[in-house]
Amino acid sequence: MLTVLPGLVVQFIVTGCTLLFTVTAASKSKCNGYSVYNIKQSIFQLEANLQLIGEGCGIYGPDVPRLALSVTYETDTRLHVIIQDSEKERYQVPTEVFPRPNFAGVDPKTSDLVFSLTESPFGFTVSRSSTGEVLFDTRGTALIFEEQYLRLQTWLPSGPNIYGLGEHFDTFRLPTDNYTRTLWARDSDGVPYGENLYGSHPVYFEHRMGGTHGVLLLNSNGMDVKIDRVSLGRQNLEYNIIGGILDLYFFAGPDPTHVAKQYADVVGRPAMVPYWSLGFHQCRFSYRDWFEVAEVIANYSSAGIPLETMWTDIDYMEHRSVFSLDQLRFPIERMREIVHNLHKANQRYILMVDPAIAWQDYEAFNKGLELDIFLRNQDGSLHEGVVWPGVTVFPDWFHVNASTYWIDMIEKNFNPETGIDIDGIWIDMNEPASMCDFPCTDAGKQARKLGVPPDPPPPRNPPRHLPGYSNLTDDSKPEGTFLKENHLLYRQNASFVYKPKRDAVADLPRWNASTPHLKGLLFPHYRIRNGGPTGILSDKTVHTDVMHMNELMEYDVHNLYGTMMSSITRQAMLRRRPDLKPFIITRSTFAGAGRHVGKWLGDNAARWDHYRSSIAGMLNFASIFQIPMTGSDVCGFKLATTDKLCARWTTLGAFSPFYRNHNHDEAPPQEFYRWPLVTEAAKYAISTRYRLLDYLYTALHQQSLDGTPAINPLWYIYPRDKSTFPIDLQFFYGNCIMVSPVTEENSTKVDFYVPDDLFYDFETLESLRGHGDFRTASEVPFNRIPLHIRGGCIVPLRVESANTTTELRSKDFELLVALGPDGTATGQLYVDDGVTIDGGKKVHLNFSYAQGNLTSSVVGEVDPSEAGVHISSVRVIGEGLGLFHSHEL
Ligand code: MIG
Repeated sequence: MLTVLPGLVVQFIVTGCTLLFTVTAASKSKCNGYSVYNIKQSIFQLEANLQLIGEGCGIYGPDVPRLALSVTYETDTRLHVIIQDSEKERYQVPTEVFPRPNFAGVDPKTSDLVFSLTESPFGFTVSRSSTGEVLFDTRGTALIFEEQYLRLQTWLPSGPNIYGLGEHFDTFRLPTDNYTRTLWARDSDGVPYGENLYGSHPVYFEHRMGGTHGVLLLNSNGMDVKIDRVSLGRQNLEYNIIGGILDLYFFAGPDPTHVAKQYADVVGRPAMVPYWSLGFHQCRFSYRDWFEVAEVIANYSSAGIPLETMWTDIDYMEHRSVFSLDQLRFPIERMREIVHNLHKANQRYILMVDPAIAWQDYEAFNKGLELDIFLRNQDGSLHEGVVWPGVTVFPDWFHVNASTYWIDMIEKNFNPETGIDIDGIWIDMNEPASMCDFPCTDAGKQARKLGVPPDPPPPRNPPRHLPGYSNLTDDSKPEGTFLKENHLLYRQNASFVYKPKRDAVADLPRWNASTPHLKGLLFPHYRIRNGGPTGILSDKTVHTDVMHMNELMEYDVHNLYGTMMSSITRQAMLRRRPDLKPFIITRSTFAGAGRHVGKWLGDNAARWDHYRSSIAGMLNFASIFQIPMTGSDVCGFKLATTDKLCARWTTLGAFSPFYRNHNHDEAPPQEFYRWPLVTEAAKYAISTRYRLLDYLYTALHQQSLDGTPAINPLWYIYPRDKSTFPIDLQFFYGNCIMVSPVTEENSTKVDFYVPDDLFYDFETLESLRGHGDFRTASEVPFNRIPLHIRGGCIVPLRVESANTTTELRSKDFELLVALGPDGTATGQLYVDDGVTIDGGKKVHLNFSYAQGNLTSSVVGEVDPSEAGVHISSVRVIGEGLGLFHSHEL
């Protein structure tokens, strides 16, 4: 057992002073941590109790006097450490949201990780057994475990390479000097740098020359993770958490791909997406009527730019109430006509749904009330927010009837017979977001002040006939299960918000002298660095003193809201089309959300720095958080884009798994066909993407099986090359194609890093021998993006692109064999039917090339040709040889 060095103790006291300068000296010195007693060991587990030393420190409230420690060697590469109250009554992430992994347990002697304990004061280390290197080290710092504040810190090597701890929009490798990562789901408009954003992923990967490891803190409470060089320049990482328990998983790696897989074993592997969802998507907030939607689809077609999926934002709803339809601007017949025409052309349609339900006399509200699934205040009244339709209420996903309600609403509204037959669904505002400023005592007043619902635009007189649409002047009668007649039109006067009489208590402040117990939930003493004008936890969201079913407090489960909505929405989509892979894109996520949904990166802007940061954003979700179906709003959501920025983003976005152009209602439209330059960029980018679509599908399939990332930062492929560690303006698409976009505003030049390896230019096939140095690509046109194939890869490509992914699937393949420095290459191709849950007829091919011979082995039940795989040509490229061998099969 290790003892604490006196030097470290001194250091802690100094640290304590700088971090807690508002606390009196007397209470500081009482933070002596815990001592260990009653240690019990079994084959793969250690259990012990911790006893508070002295009276405790009481920095942010009373200390928990006795704790329980358990350490489990779950697998050879995974160690699980739990520190909780000895009664085990405190909140922890519910297993229904985050199922814990099964394990058999292993003998610590065979484990790659070693846990060692310091008894008094309690501290521990986790080391790598093969090298003895200490990976996590809490020694010499007092554990603080109070009712509403937990603090645990680890020492780190100086200048550590730390990644993760999202959601954030900062550099992929995190800053390590006076840096705070706050986790608290928030509608973070404009994705500000340095702030907490929509989702919470309390995991980090740390990379060292001796290996990579990962640490997941399974805790859903608000927290600040501080990474800093504290006194004497010593580097640390410190968790400051306002509730829950310390539930830590350590992943041994030792290489980054292994850490990713080990993390996936715990949070779950990502859901496989349908093949078509990898096609190009067009969206915009403020398509004003069905005609504009139909027109955009037609414009794409006449511009000759492949459009796979059309989207419609909240505009289709009647006064923006979820589960309603604006019968004037988006009449049901016209919507069905759009869907029908899209489907006929092998295209798809997606609509948005928000969680907040309008406080209106309509089915979505009445049904929810009947099933009593809306969140309520402690006084029994409905908990109100303000969202697009005005005053709203919020489903409690923990309620026993919530999934029935939601599945029902989705089934009805998106049923081909009674509603709109969507192919995928987009869920937004699920942090959950509200526009109501805390304390939101009069939601109606705030709604009126904000002018929600806004006045709708007048419907347009269709200016031209669209092929495939029926008589445009026909005034058809609304039908379907949408809003009742008297709600079919927008109110002319937006200052009136319909609000039926409530039976519950009138507007009460949420807490007052008679409800002191609620105050701590609203204003915990430790204030995490929540963004926004006030930093108040409950500002513009459901209040933290609201109770969910099972007596779970919003204070604890806030960060899970988006993920619960995701899993229930997935169930709903499965109910509609039981055999088909659902396609769902969400905004808010918690660890493990990838099992249910994909995620777009939120409300960025048409700015060059946001274009650049979109790469780090994608890398976070794809290579760390296990949500590979991800991408940014291409060309930028807010602000007016330019043809040059949009063209660059169009080519970059083609190399993110989720590829969608989306923009804001106040920004000018930015469909790809609006500028000649962007049209050119889109044609090139989509055709390149489509030729590689099965390569991407294969990579995503692999990730869905075992967590191997489908998108990789350079250091995942070259973990011993220090120069790669900070790089986040280049990445690997799959693990074979290095993407090196031009990143400077209006420039045609990029200096890109080339690792010590052999590469080939994707277009010219010329070889490029890297020496771990930067090269310059000059004169890169705005409609092109530098791509290099890594030597040693066999890349399957469709011989040509197509207008839709359906058509693409009928094309032959060619194999591009890019030899590595040793003259060999390997690759894979996975093909299935692209839509059904189990993939139908599927085949997995492994290719390898050595000494002039290409071999392939087939894993799968069917012959490759039965699964639609026809390889009609092979091209072999080698160093200095260029294309030296090509033949038709
Ligand atoms: O308060 O539905 O991030 O993509 O266009 C804004 C309208 C609500 C936020 C989403 C954005 C979407 C917008 N939504």
